[in-house]
Amino acid sequence: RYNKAPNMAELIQINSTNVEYSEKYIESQYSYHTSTVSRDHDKYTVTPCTTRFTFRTERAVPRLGVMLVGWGGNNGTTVTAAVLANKMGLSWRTKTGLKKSNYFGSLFQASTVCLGSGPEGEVYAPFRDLLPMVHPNDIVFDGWDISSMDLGQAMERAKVLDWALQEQLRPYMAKLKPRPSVYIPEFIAANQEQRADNLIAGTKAVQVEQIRKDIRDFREKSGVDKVIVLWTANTERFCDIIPGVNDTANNLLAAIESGAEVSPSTLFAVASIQEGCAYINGSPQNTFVPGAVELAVQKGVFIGGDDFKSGQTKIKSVLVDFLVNAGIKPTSIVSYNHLGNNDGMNLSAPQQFRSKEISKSNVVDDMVQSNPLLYAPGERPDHCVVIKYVPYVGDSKRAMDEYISEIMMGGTNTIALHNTCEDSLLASPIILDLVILTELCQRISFCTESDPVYQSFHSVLSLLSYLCKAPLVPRGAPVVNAFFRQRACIENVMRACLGLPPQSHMQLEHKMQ
Ligand code: NAI
Ligand code: DG6
Repeated sequence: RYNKAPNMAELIQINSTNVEYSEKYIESQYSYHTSTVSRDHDKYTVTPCTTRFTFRTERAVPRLGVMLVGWGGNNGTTVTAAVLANKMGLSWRTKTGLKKSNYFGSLFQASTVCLGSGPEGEVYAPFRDLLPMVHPNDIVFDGWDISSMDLGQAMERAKVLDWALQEQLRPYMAKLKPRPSVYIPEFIAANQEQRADNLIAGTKAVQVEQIRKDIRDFREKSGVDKVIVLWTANTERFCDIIPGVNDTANNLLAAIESGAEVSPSTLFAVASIQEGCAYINGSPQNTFVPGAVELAVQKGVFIGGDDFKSGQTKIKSVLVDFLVNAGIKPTSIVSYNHLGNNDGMNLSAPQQFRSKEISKSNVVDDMVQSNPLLYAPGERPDHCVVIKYVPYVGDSKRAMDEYISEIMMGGTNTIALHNTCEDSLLASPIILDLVILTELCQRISFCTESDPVYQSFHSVLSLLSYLCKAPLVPRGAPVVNAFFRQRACIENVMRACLGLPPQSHMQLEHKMQ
């Protein structure tokens, strides 16, 4: 009775001597063009460079299992319910008419890429068809929660989906029960305590061992080929980076053995990495302490994060990019929002709010720093982030933003925005894109003329930046927050895997006599 996802592996075929399709791989030859720049005061010398890459993408799409930490929360229940509803092709009536399941908000499932032009003009194809990717309908979910509620009840507690849809989904959702989890009270708000009735007992070492067993148990019982673990549990407070405790992989493992301070999200990261499973952090806290990053690099496992970029911050990464690149100088950005879900209640505690404030605040840095014509060294716009908990509005977050910018000759330009929508319905498609992109990256490898040994992307998977408020990047790599640069990066890397040049938008063919 399920709508099995169509096999979309090869809907786009490349007709080029640069691309070869073998039984196992799509192999492309790709010239990567960059420039090195030297600068002498106001003079720049730019030297173009070209590196020849070979990209290999495994064609076989595995059966993907996703384990969510915080499965019984608003995001966890909503994404699980949405996938089930899509799989079953459910529709439901509301006072405004018949609604049908869809994946709106997903980069891969609901947006398109331009492939070039044909007899009738530009041809757009679904992003998901560029390379063989997992379809969300085929994802198998499992997970952990400190709350024992089954997903049927938890979906009702979340108050996100229409009742008529919940009624259809409940028999399926009620069969899904979160596994017990790690609860260390000082990391999340005290107001979460009453939820915590589903816990893994024992020392930190025992807890990590149990999480590892859970991952293996899920893999065996579900028959999935691969597991990715994603944190969508409560925002934790930041933890201190302490030499000897979490600064190296060995110290972090020793800290887990000795019972020193390690956050639950880092315990999950360590367990996942040790099981060879990619781990994604959808919340703002510093799960990826240096020891966790080093462990991931040592084991060659992908990690990514931090904090889903779903609403207000997504707009910010578009608007500030637009303003600064239009030569307009944002000088004050004030972002206020209130929400009434459990996330909002947790964030009403100062330390958890602080984690979110940090992650929401750094998003304009790269754009500001890119324009010394507008900003003196070290100068930044005033940037204030306020979050308030207002139970009545539930998951329907209200975000208000004011951007004040300096325009020509002493003028000012004020833009005020108001945005209302269900937070979890913005986050759910992002969760799907995160795991689908991570899985795809696990099947891509590449080499260069000078280094012919195939390698995969760096363990810190910065390609996920588009989906994250505070992108995690390899040490020394630039952090890109600008929305369209992030999107272009994903599209152009995928085009490279098909031997296609980056999307240049030059359209020279339409600019000739
Ligand atoms: P929620 O509060 O509804 O769900 C979190 C779930 O995590 C709860 O069911 C809770 O019982 C569980 N939990 C807490 N500690 C746990 C632990 N140690 N192990 C297992 N489960 C644990 O929150 P929601 O709305 O689902 O958001 C989840 C996270 O995603 C939050 O950190 C939020 O800040 C973050 N986020 C949400 C966005 C959105 O648009 N909804 C966007 C960006 C980030
Ligand atoms: C209040 O801001 C709650 C948060 O969890 C946000 O809703 C979430 O981080 C989304 O933030 P943004 O800035 O992408 O809308």
